[in-house]
Amino acid sequence: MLTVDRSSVVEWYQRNRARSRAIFDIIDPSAYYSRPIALRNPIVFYEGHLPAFSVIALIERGLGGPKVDERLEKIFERGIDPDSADAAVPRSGAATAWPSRGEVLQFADRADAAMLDALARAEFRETRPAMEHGQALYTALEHEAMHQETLLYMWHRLPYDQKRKHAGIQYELDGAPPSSDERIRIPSGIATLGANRETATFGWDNEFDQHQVHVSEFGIDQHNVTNADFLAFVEAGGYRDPALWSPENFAWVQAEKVWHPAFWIRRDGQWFWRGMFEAIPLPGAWPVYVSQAEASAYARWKGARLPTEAEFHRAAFGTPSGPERVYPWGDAPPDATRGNFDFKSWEPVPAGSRPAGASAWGVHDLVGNGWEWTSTIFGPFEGFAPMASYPEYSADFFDGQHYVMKGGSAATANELLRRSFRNWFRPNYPYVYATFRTVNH
Ligand code: AVJ
Ligand code: FE
Repeated sequence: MLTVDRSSVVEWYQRNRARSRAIFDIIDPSAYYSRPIALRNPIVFYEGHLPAFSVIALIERGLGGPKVDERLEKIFERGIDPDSADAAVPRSGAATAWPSRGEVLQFADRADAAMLDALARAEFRETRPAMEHGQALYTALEHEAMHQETLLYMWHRLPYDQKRKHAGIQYELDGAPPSSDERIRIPSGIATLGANRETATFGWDNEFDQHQVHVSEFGIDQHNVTNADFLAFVEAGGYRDPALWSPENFAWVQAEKVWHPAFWIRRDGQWFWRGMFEAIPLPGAWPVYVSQAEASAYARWKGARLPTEAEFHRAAFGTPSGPERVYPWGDAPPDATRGNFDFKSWEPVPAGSRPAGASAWGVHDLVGNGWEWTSTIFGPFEGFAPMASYPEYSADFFDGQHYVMKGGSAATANELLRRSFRNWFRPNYPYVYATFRTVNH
C-alpha cells in the first residue's frame, strides 16, 4: 500500500479548488457560454471539466470506484488543445447542450465530496496500474493546476466588461529593457532530460525515461526577448517578409492577417499591452508573448534560431562545474524572489528583475515570467509508455505538429515548475503566456 501524507493531498486539492473558484468568479455570468478562444471549449466546459477529470482519474481509474454522474462526466471528460489549425470545431462538445451553471456547480460539489472522501480515506493500492507510485492522485491534482493557467490565458482574451477587476493591481513596469544581443556562451556538455521512474514522486508520461544528451557549445540570450526588442521586428516589416517564416507559418500570418503579437493592441497609433483587466501602454521591458511561429521569425531576423529542448536544459540547469541543478538557481524550492510564477502576478514583470533566479551561467528568467519556446518537436522519449491514469495525455499529440515549451509563467503553479515538466502547443497558437530567447553557435 502506498503511503501518502493524507493531509497534504487534501490541502492541495482544496487549495486547487479555492483557486479555481476564484478564477471563475472573475468572469461576468454573461460570458459563461462564450468561447474566448474559438478553438477551445466554452467557459462552462472547464468548470465541469476540472471536477469531472479528477473523479475519472483518481476515483475511477486509480481506485476502481463508481462514477459520480455518468451523463455529466461524459460531457466534461475531455477538451484540450485545438484539433487542427483550420477546424473551427474542437474535439469534444461542439454540439453539446451545455448545463446551467447551477447544475455544473452542484455536480462539482458532489465530485468534491467524493474526492475529499477518497483523498482522506480510500485505500491506495498500487496493484492497480493507474495507482502505481500514486500516479492517479497526482494526475488529478496537477491537471487542475495546469488548467488554471488555461483559464487565465482564456480570460486574457475576454472583453474587459466581462471581467470583474481586482482592486489595486500594481504592475512592475520599470527596468532598463535589456539588450538581447548579449549572448552568454554555454560550453559543450551533458543535459539530463526527463525524470527518473524509480525516484520521481510523479511525472507525466512524456517525462520518461530519463536520459542524457550531449549538447554542443552555443550562445544564448541572457534575457528574454522583450516587447521593445520585438517592436523593432514589427517596425522593420518582419511580418511581411516571407524569407523569415516557414511556408506554413507565413500562410498562417497571411490567412489570419497577423501583424503583431496577440498580447498587443494598436489604438490611436499607440501600442498597448492587452492586460487581464486593462490595456497598459506597452511595457518595453516585459518579455514579449508570441507564438512559436513569430518567435522563429524573429530569431531568423536576428540571424539566430530558437534553442532546442536540450539547449534550454543545459542553459537552465547545467553548471560550469558539472553537476546539474534542480532549478536554475539551485536546489532551493521556488519562491517569489526566484521568478514570476505561482499566480503572484496577472502580467509579466520586467525581464531580468528576478536575479536570484538566474542560472549558474547567469541566464535570467528561465523558469517563470513566460514559458519558453523551443525548436524541438514534441515527441516521446525513449521508453515512453502512455500513463494508465490518462493514456491520451501526450500520445495524441505526437503528431509532429506541436513544439516543446519549457519553464513556466506567472500562471504556472509551483508544483509544475520541476525540471522535467514539458509543455507543448502548435506553432501558430498565440494565446499562451509564452516568450522566447534566441541562440547561435
Ligand atoms: C499540456 C497544456 C498542452 O492545455 O491542452 C489539460 C494540458 N491536457 N487537460 C492542454 C491538458 C488535458 C494541455 N497542455
Ligand atoms: Fe483537461
